Amino acid sequence: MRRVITYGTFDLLHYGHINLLRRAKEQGDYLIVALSTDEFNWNEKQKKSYFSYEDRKRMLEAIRYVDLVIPEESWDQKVTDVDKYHVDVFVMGDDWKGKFDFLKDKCEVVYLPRTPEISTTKIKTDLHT
Ligand code: C2G
Repeated sequence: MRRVITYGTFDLLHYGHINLLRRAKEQGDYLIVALSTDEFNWNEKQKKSYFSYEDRKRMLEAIRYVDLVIPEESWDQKVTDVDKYHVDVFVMGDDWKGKFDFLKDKCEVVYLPRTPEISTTKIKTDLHT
């Protein structure tokens, strides 16, 4: 069984996230999503997610491509996650291209093209108009 992992906040879930998760799952048979906790979002990304970790987790678990959701609590957990979950493929959108190449000696590293035109920031901006 080829195991895939990806990381993110997935707040205000939209079709760009779904496109990423679908293609990530296509890389293997089992997809783990490491979901940024509220604390990690605030302390490390200076972003406050609209939905709580629990609600974002519940939404991700309802997606057919997702097999397991685990918390992302630190930037450094990727190396241990790859070992702990026997990951074969690490996947991220290409806005992160190159940033996680240090994982290449442990697993395949795949950067997928982002879905253009959609982002949580755009949704928030458009809803204010
Ligand atoms: N994404 C995408 N297309 C979009 C928007 C997002 O393909 N239009 C992808 C991102 O590239 C990322 C995933 O969807 O791979 C989740 O996006 P975010 O929730 O914005 O993730 P981010 O805040 O970049 O957190 O340790 C890694 C971080 O946790 C990634």
